[in-house]
Amino acid sequence: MSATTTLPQLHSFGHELEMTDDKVGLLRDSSDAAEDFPELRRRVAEDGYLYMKGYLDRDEVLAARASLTAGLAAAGVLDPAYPEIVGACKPGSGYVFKPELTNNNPTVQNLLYAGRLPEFYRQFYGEDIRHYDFTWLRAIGPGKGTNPHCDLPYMGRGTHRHMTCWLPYGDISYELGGLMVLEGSHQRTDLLEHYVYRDVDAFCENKPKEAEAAKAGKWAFTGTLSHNPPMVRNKFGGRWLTTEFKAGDFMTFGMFLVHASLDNRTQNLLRISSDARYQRASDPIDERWVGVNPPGHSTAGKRGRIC
Ligand SMILES: O=C(O)CCC(=O)C(=O)O
Ligand SMILES: [Fe+2]
Repeated sequence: MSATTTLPQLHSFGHELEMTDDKVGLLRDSSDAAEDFPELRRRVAEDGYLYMKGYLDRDEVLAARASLTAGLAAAGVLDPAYPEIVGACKPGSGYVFKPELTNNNPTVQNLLYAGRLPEFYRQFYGEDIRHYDFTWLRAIGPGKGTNPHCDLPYMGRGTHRHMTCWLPYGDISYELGGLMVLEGSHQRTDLLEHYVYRDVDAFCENKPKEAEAAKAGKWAFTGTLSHNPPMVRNKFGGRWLTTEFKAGDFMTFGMFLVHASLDNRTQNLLRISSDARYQRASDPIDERWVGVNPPGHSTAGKRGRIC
């Protein structure tokens, strides 16, 4: 059976995806090769990503979910008419970005940085690893998901060989909307070279308007590749690949793979996920994401140069 006969109409960033077999499809599950790291490395080179279905302990992931929904409740994001664990939001909650929920949160910290995941990366890289101290935590309410981008513009001041780990805290239906990746896009350096090496926190010191904006913490370049997922696909070729994720799954991919997410088309449910980064310990690291209170994209993270 073709993928499109099993897939409902999908939406991303307010656009309907074109649902023909050459434009949309399912992620390849690499859990069959979970112990075979040479094969996993080969698949990352070829596919640009690994989708590791059921690799993590589901109960541990759901315990982490409970800690996050408790944090979201305390932050006033949840609708008190529902049990916290449901993750039902108050109307109009939109795209909630709450990295602080992962700080001082041992269930999330242990899941991401102490158990099977760091061991996975250690074996994948074949040497000691380190991770960013900063964890991106997203609780996405009904509405648009994330627009198409590569991660490098946000984290390219150290190595370019690090990887993102995207992890859902709960099951994610097509309606709730998980991650999608653009097949083969990591190999389209011809189309990416003028986009992917730009740093979102760099600015031209000698352009007064840019310098002023940067010093006020604003972005001259947001890192977005496009606001139109079907159009990006038509330009790059390949298919938008996604799936219905389950608690216990994770996705990993490199800095050059174009990705986005499906829109959240539920009435009131939050899609909760995190993205974390892992790299070889011996590689240089982007200082914006290191330390107890990393500078990130704040004014402290801006870097001026003469253009
Ligand atoms: O969760 C999302 O919507 C976006 C995730 C993402 O961009 C990432 O993991 O790098
Ligand atoms: Fe990303």
